[in-house]
Amino acid sequence: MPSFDLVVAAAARHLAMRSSRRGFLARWGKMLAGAALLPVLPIDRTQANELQMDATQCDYWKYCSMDGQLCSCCGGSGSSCPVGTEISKVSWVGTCRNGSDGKDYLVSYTDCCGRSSCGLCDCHGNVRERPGYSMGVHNDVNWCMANKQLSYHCTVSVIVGVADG
Ligand code: ABN
Repeated sequence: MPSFDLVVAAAARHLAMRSSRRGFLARWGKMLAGAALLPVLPIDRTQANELQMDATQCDYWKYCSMDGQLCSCCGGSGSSCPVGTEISKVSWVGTCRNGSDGKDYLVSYTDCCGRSSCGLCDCHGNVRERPGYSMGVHNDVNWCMANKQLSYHCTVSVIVGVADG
């Protein structure tokens, strides 16, 4: 039975016969060049940035025209009303810039109604907000007044499209 040393020596000889030093160096060269280039390759990080955003923080870019309490802090989510509340029949809109891709997005905000004010995560972005004469961009009012259940609980927001230009 061949000793371990003999087996390893035979394997090394076999490997040496089948591979050249030049080929080995070329392969290593390619690998090193590839590894050095990796950090400079363009990578789309917008999805990752979006996932890192905290829907319970007022500085989330899509809350730029928010006025009210985030439903994501009140038992709902950024875009759905908490159980026991209903969505208002009226919304307002804002145009918010997403810092990760530099684009402006149209965001729609809607109050959730039917329970007393949630009292948490009160956010006032108010970017491009206008008084009641421009109802579609007026946020400083209880839009639950359009519903049967008048009491305001919190506000949800949905990105509805990317702005032109
Ligand atoms: N649209 C949010 C809101 C609700 C009640 C009072 C002021 C603002």
